[in-house]
Amino acid sequence: MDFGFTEEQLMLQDVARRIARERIAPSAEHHDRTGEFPLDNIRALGENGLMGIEVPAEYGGAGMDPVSYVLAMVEIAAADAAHSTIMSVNNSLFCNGILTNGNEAQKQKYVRAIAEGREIGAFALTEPQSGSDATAMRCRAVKQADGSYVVNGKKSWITSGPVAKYIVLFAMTDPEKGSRGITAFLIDTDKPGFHRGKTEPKLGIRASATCEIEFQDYVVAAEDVLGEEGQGFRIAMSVLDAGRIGIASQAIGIARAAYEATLEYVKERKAFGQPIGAFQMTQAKIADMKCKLDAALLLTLRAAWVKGQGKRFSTEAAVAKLTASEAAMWISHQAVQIHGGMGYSKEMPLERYFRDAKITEIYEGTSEIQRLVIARNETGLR
Ligand code: COS
Repeated sequence: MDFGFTEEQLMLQDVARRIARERIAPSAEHHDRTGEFPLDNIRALGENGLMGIEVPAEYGGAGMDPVSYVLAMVEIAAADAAHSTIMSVNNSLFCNGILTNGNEAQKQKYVRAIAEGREIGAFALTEPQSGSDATAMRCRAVKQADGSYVVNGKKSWITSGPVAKYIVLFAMTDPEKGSRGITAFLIDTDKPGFHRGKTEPKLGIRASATCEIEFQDYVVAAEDVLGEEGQGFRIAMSVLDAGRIGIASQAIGIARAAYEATLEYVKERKAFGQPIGAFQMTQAKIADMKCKLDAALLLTLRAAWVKGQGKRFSTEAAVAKLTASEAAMWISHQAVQIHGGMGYSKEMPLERYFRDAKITEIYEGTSEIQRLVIARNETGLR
């Protein structure tokens, strides 16, 4: 077993760290406060290969492995979680979904612009009345005589929805068949029949734009069906497996930022004549933070490694996301507590880490769904 990284992996981590420190961290407070979408920073990430890390160079990406993706995501998320949300959707949900299920023409047409950071991608599965229970979707795509489909329906909580050029959409093509009646489509948001609805005011990751979208008699050509008709649910679930490695990495980045800030603070802040880090109650918290952070990172790297071996990684991804998101929530909570009033103040980023961490327990499968996936896969019972 080798716990080291390759030279290429470390180089990509360095690139991500440099952009995170020089461009993203200085404006993180501004983006959180205003909710302004960081388009210039996203373009810069794309120009440096970070919007299509696992995308082969022939489609405009960096051609790196899933472990590199984890390392880069952690660096970006440590500077600002909202940037890493946009990055993870472009990488895992959009590019990865098309690379693993699309044909050559689809890869050329849809992946390149996103991987190079020229355009933004999105993934539309959730609806106002269906989140975890994805098969309960109502968005309908009806096949026409010429092989095209007409789509009608609403999707909600679409990350990057307000700015996306292309979207991977899941719609019901045969409601009688349940999960086997769902099909994936590639959507160009400039075409008629596509509408953007209300944007979501959010607790955290505020610079990641989120909105409802609606399709009214939107026509999808037969060549824009992703995979086969009826394979949409399987595509969505396997794409979410990859997405969960991204969200685990994001959680680790948030947790690391909260942990590092705390480590500094406990050495400087004095109470009762000594640094608060010398008190056993603080030391216990520091030790628990460190254990949770390391465990989350190792489990996430394991999931990425299994993915890189080309094996099924659903359980490993769920274990990583569950562990990392709960670690991020716990660590950012303790970081606020240790900082006391300063942790609660907007003068320091601790309260932002705390707010940002929460979403990692919710999107791309709640913690309850991760437990369900793990337990079903372990027991074979459902
Ligand atoms: N990879 C590939 N195929 C998968 C899969 C995966 N990870 N998970 C399920 N499938 C396949 C199954 O093999 C099954 O295929 P067959 O019909 O050929 O047998 C099919 O999908 C249905 O699977 P299952 O019966 O397990 O589906 P359920 O309706 O019971 O749903 C859960 C399973 C709840 C785990 C799933 O709906 C889920 O993960 N929901 C959360 C969705 C989510 O993350 N939403 C957030 C949206 S993005 S912010």
